[in-house]
Amino acid sequence: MAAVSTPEREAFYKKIDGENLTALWTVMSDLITPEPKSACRPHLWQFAAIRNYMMEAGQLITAKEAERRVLILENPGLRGQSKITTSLYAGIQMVIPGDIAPAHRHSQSALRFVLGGKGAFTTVDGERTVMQPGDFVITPSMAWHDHGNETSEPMFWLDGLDIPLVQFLDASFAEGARDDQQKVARPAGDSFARYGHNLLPVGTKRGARTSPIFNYPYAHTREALEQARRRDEWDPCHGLKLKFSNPETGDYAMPTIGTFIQLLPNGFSTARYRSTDATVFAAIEGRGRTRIGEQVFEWGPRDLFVVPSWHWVTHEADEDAVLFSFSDRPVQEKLDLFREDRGNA
Ligand code: 1HN
Repeated sequence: MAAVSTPEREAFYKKIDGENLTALWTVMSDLITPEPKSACRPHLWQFAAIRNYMMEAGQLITAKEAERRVLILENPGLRGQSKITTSLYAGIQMVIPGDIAPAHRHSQSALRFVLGGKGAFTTVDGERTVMQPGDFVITPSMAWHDHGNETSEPMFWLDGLDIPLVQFLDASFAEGARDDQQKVARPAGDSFARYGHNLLPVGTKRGARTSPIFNYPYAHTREALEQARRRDEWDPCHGLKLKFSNPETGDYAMPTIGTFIQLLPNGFSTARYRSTDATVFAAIEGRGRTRIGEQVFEWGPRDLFVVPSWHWVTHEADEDAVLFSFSDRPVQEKLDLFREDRGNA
């Protein structure tokens, strides 16, 4: 309910405005909404179109000059802000044979979800990992990272970063390295060998909130989904949905971004669901459609779409489909702000 405007009131508002004061009763209903009211809008990007633009960008600029050759996925309701949701950033990055994306580090945490190509690498804090489609790779806050591609084909991945969240908190630090490529200090597969087998070293405590595993390979992820499929325990709202977890804490793999993998078998149709965490999806296998509010989006492999906070969503698969997704759910849960509504399911 907005307060009625009178000439006396307007004169008063104008007078206090000069003193950097505002009357709460003129803005209160915009501040405290009965339900989430976001400028973020539902949207889908077809990978085929982005891929063509990326190839064009490959002719325009090197990864070295660009630092990162990325096309940002900007939410249509948040243009000009480099945001896919109110709290998160997403982009599509291309690393072509011979590229060097130089080493740097920053407060923002990053995830990569590999969409295409095979065998390009990223080096994170001295360990190189070779990436394949479907791999989920983490760059923790303040970890040095550089990317390269010594294969003969371009590699594409989805980047997800907590940039808007860090911006909101005015907590950004960043620096470049002296050398474009950091020294490889540990053998490939070292972090997975140490932490990927449900066994943890005794007597050392890392104390980091980000998972020590920084590449969750798709072969393992897919196998976990296949094993779970045989148990035949389907969630009406999600099909089969798993969260990537930090083996040291059991919490999400990243402190600020929750990451998930989801199997929707051929013919599966989900019950409606809504939650306060606006969520970015990447299809990796299969085809289907997702209804968000009143809009329906058809997707196939490598397409990307975004579901804003508190919008009803249902998915339907026409083939066995696998969806990767990420959101700020870990942050909302820790602040006791997360809410979900499973309809009647
Ligand atoms: C970044 O460091 C990467 O390392 C990708 O690949 C996207 C967007 C903004 C700021 C830093 C990367 C980024 C980024």
